[in-house]
Amino acid sequence: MLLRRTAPGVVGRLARGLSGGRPPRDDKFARVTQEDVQYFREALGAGGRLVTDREGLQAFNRDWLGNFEGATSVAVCPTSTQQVSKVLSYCNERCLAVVPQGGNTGLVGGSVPVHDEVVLSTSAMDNIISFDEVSGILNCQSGCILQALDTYLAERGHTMPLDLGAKGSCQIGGNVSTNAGGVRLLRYGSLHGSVLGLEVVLANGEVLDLWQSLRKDNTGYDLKQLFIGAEGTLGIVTGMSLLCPARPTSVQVSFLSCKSFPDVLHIFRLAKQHLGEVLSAVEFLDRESLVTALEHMPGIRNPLPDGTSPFYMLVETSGSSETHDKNKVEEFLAEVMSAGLLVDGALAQDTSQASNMWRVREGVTEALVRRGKVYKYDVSLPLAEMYALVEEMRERLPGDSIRVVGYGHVGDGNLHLNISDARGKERQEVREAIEPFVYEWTRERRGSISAEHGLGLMKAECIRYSKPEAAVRIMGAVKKMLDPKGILNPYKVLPRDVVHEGC
Ligand code: FAD
Ligand code: 2HG
Ligand code: ZN
Repeated sequence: MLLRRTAPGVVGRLARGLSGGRPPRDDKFARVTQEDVQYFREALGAGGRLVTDREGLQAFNRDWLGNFEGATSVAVCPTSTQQVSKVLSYCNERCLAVVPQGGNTGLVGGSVPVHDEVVLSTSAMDNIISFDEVSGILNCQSGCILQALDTYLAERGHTMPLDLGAKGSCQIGGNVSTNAGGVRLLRYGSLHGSVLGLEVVLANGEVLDLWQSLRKDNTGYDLKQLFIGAEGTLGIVTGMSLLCPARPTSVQVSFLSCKSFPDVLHIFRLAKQHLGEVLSAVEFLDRESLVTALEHMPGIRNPLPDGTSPFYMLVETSGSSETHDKNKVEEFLAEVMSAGLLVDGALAQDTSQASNMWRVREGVTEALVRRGKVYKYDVSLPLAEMYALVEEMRERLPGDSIRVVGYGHVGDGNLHLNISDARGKERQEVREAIEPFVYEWTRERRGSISAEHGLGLMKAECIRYSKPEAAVRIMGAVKKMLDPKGILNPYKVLPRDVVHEGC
C-alpha cells in the first residue's frame, strides 16, 4: 500500500494533544541564526537541500498523526555521510539541538521538533549501494524508502525482512532507529537480528564505522545494537547492511472471523501447529477496527459477508511451493472448522483479494485518523490477557463519540489499543480516563508500554513503567557518553530527570 499523508486540513484540526504536556524549551540550546543557515548551505553544496520557507517547513514540523507540532526554522537534507558529519559537528560546537527525521511516519512524536530544533532529514540519502544475490545482503543509505527497497529486491528474488503499513513513506533509517516491528516479525524476527552493520554519525560529527556485512562477529560488545531503536537520541544512522531473505514464491492469505478472543488464540496455536515453517503473519482486529476501516477507507471491501463477528484474523503463509502451501492452509482451515472456532472464512484466490485483506488490516490506522481524535497505545502483553485491556477500556470510556478499538500483531503479543473520539479534539477527561491506567495495567502484567513504536516525546516520561531504575540510569549514562552536550533529539525517549546538563 502506498501511504499518503492525511490532508493538512484534517491534521491541522488535531494538532495538540500531548500526554503530559510539552516540555519547556531548554535554553542551553542556541537559536538558529542567519550565519548558521549560511553554514548549512555551504556544507551541503550543490547536492543537498535546505528548507527555510514556512510552507516548506510544515511537513517537517508536524507529525503524521497531527498530534505534535514544532517550530523549526530550518530543515537540512544532506546527501552524504560527510555532509551529515559536517552539520552535526557544527551543531555540536554551537550547541544547536537537532532532530533526525526519516519518513516522518512515527507515531510517538519522535521525529518532529518540540521547539526550534534543526531538522536533519535523510530523505536525500536514498542510494542503494550493493546487493549480493548469494548472501542476500543489501547495503544502502538510510533514506531509502522501505517499499522502494522491497521493489528493488523483488526484481532480484529477495524481500525485505520487515513490512509495515507505512512502507510507502517510511525510510529504512527510521525503521532501524525505531526498531520497527510490523507484520512479518513473526517470520523474520526483529531488526536486531537482520541488521548486520551500521554507519552512524555521532553527535560530535565523528563517523562510527560499524558497517560490516558479516553474519558472525563476536569481537567485543555489539555496539550497533545500541542504535537500533534509539530513536535518534544517540547518533544519526547514515548507512547499513541488512540480511534479506529469499522472496517467497507462494503467498496464501486467509481472512477469518470468530466469536471470542480465546478463539483467536486457539486459531493462532493451530496456525503454528499446522503451518509451521511457512507461517508468515498472524494478525487480528476486532469488529470495531473492521467497521472503522470500512467506514473511512474508500475502496476497501469486507473480505467476508460476515461483518458482525466480534473478531477477525488475517493468517498468511509464505513459501516456495504453491500446491504444498495450499494443502497446508486447507488442512489448517479444516482443523479450525472442525474445532468449531470459525464463524466464517475466506482464502484469497488472487493477489487482488489478498491485497484487499491486507488493506483492511493495515487501513485501520489511517481510518482512525480520519474518524477524529486518536489516543494511541502500543503494548506488549501476555497473550491470555491481551484483549482484556480493550474491554476494560470500553467500560471506562462510554459515550457516543468514543470508539475503543483493539487490533495488532497477535503472533507477537502486540496489541494496538486505540481510542477514537469522533469529536475530533483532545479532551482532558478522556486522556485522564486512559492514562496512567493503561500504563499501570500493563506494568502489573510485566508488559511493555511500547511494543514497537518507541517512546518518542509521547512516552519519554513513562519509561519506568517498563524499565527498572537501574536500566534507566544506565541509559542516561550511555546518552551522556555518546552525546555529552545532549543535542540529539532532546526531550525524547529518556525522562527529564536522567538527562544530563550538557552544553
Ligand atoms: P521517522 O518517523 O522520521 O522517525 C522515527 C524516529 O526515528 C524519530 O525519533 C527520529 O528522530 C528517528 N530517526 C529517523 N531516521 C533516523 C536516522 N537515520 N538516524 C537516527 N534516527 C532517526 N511501526 C511499527 O513498528 N510497526 C508497524 O506495523 C507500523 N505501522 C505503521 C502504519 C502506519 C500507517 C503508520 C503511519 C506508521 C506505522 N508505524 C509502524 C510507525 C512508523 O512507521 C515506524 O516507526 C517507522 O519505522 C518510522 O520510520 P520513519 O522513516 O518514518 O521514521
Ligand atoms: C500497525 O500495526 C501499526 O498497523 C500502527 O503499528 C498501529 O495505529 C496503530 O496503533
Ligand atoms: Zn503494529
